[in-house]
Amino acid sequence: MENINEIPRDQGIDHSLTLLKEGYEYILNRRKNLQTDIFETRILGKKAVCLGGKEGAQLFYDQSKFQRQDAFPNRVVETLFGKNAVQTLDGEAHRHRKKMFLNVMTKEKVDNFLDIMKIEWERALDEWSKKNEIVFYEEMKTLLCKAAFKWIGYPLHEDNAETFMNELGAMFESPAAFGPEHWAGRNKRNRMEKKMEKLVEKIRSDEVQVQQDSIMHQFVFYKDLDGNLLDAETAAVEIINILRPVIAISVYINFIVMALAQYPHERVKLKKHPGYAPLFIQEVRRFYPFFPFAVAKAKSSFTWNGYAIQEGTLVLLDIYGTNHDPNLWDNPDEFQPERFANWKDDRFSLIPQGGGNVETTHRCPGEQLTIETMGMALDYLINKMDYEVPEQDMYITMNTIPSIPKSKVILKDVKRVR
Ligand code: HEM
Ligand code: MYR
Repeated sequence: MENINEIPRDQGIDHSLTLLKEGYEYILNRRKNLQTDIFETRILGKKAVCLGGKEGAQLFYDQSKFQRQDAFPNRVVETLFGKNAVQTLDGEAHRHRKKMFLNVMTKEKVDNFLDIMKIEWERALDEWSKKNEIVFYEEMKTLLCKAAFKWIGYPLHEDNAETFMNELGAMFESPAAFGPEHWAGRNKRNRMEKKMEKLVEKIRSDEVQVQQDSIMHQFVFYKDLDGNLLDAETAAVEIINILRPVIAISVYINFIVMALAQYPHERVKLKKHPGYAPLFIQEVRRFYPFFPFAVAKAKSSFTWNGYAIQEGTLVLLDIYGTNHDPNLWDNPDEFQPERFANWKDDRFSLIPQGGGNVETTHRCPGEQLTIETMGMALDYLINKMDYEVPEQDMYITMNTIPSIPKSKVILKDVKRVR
């Protein structure tokens, strides 16, 4: 019989405050101190097991062992995901709903998004050239918001872009916030869901027409496993589930500007060798903190590497810490795109957008679109525009989730390179 070991424990009553204080580094700090890829803690009054590293990720994405139903804190559902979203489903219902997303992530549709983005970048560059300085993060969110609505086949009226951008942005800016900022996030989700729900109903009753082959049409008329249309609220939640994360790519585009400012020699390499850009993008996704951890719940009791995990235990997968795991990455805290030159993807070591098989696990369906959108942003920032980065507080702190720099990235004297 296998020996059962006690899971190492982060001593103390409740670690919600420490989690807030250490933010992205909370799990990795404990994994290093306790020298383990598994430890137990208490968060928000509940026992939770934290996992990290390649083997930890492999376990976490074993769909036979974990469920997402009832796993997420309410504050995350009420802001980031929405009720009955694909993130909260399990088993066959999950795989079926996941197809709705994967069906629209074809090469053709991703290329179409990039074509739309190019037009938006060109327009924005003209506007920015007329201004002394811009708040790049806000500009990028608006640009991505307009492109996202066009992409799904429901172009926004120019006057509405700002409001929609604000509501969708708050959904990923507010899940870990406290007080008024968090509550504003909930209100903004409610408002956006209501508008989207009405729109779904109008499209279904033909009061509003969208193209048959549009993403909007595919989502509005998608049938669940039982052959029924999704209820209008759930359809709205899932349409938001494709719009919101597109706007969240602005956070990664911030990181590109930050990396170029912090590591000026990278700019030289990018200019010289076009083949270097994909390595740079992967390193930005690995290096900078965005999604801190993924969450699931043990479906039944089992043992792993001699540790007993009880049914119903909340499990956190250390996303940031696995991307910075010294067993997987040499000098993990150094920004070195070259590490990706001969890198072999094993689906569980580089996990900024989740791990495992995208069709069967909860891994992000938007990874390719994210990477290509970042690639286009990098090309603009390196080859198509000149700009100054004035003195500003562009640092990110490890305990602000998500990590948006205080200054929101101010750029000065933006000009088109001819
Ligand atoms: C899931 C990160 C962009 C749509 C996820 C997960 C992460 C993630 C960590 C969950 C993994 C898990 O729970 O195990 C990100 C980051 C992005 C991004 C950092 C950068 C902005 C996108 C884009 C889209 C998208 C552009 C769609 C256009 C989704 C959806 C899920 C998901 C629908 C839920 C999948 C499921 O539950 O099966 N993403 N993502 N994401 N992402 Fe993304
Ligand atoms: C998306 O909008 O789906 C993509 C990026 C969201 C990043 C949000 C970062 C904050 C998450 C906090 C807690 C997550 C616990 C599951």
